[in-house]
Amino acid sequence: MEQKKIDIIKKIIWLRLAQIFVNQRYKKGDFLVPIHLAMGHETIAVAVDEAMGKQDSLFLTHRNIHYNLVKMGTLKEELDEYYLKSDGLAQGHLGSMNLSNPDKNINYTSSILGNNLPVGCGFALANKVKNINGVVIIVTGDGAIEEGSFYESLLFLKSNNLPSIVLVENNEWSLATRINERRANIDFSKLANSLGIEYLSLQENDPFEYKDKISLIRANALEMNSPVLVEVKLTTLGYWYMQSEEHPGGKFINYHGGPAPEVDEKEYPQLVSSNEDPLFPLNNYLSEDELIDISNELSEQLKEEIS
Ligand SMILES: Cc1ncc(C[n+]2csc(CCOP(=O)(O)OP(=O)(O)O)c2C)c(N)n1
Ligand SMILES: [Mg+2]
Repeated sequence: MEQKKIDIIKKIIWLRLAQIFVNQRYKKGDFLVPIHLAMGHETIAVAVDEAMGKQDSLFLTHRNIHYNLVKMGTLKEELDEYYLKSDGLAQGHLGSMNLSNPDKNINYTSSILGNNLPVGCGFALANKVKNINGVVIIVTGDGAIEEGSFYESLLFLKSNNLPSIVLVENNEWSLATRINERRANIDFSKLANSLGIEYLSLQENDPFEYKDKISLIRANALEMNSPVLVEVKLTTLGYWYMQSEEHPGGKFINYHGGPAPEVDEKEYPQLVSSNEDPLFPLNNYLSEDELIDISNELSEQLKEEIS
C-alpha cells in the first residue's frame, strides 16, 4: 500500500488513541471544562483535513476535538488548553467547546448550536469580496439543524453563490434524546434539492472513499461557486444507562459529553468496538498485525509526548 494511504490510516488510529488519553484524564476529574469527545467521528475529520485546500476554513461546534486534533497532529497543546493553561492552544481562553485555531484555518467554533453557520456565511461572503479562492466548511450536528440559522445559512450561501460545504454529522442523537423521538424525519437530500444545492451522503467510514468524495465535492463547490450539503452518518461511541421509575433496568443513552466511563485504555484490536466504528473498515486495507504495530507505535509516541 502506498505511504500516503498508510499515513491516513495512522491519522485515524492516532485520533482515537489521543481521545482515549483525554478520556483517561477526564475520568480522573482532571479538567475544569466540559469536553465532548468524538470517538467514532475520526474518519470524517481526517477526510476533511485531507481534502482541504490552503485557503479553506473550518467553522466548528461544541464537538470539535477531532478536527482540532487532526489539524495539530499533536496532543500536548490541546490537553494544556483543557487544563486552561497559558501554554494551551488558545492560551487557556477557549477551553474545549469554543476551541478554534485560526493558525490552522479553524476560524471559529461555537458552543451555541447553529451559531457557527451564519459566522461561516459571513466569512464566505468576505472571501468572495476579497477574491479569496477558498471553500468555507461548516460542521454542524443533526440536532443543531433545528436552529433557524441552518436553513437560512443554506439559503444565504446559495443565494450569494458562495463556495462552501455544510457538513452534518448525523449521529441520530441530540443530547440525551434520539432524533426520531423528538422530530419527524428530515430528508437532507430533498432539503438540498429544494434549494438547487448538491447533496452528498457518506456512511460506513471508508477513509479513502470519504477523502475522494469530499475532494470532489470541494472542487465542485469552488468551480460552481455553490454550497454543497454533506450528511455523514456516524456513531458517537460510548453510552450509559439512565435509571428511572419508567425504566428500572436503565434506559440506553448514547454518549454525549463528559468522560466516557466504559471506554478504557485498550490496544488494537480491542480498540474496535463494533462494525460502526471507523477503525473497523481499516481491516480491509491492512492485516491485524500491521494495525497492532501501528497502534502500539502511536500509543508510545503519545505517552512520550505528554509524559
Ligand atoms: C442554542 C443552543 N441550544 C441548546 C444547547 C444545548 N445543547 C448542547 S449540545 C446539544 C445537542 C446537539 O446535538 P447535535 O447538534 O446533533 O450534536 P451532537 O452532540 O449529537 O454531536 C444541545 C441541545 C446549546 N448548546 N445551544
Ligand atoms: Mg447529533
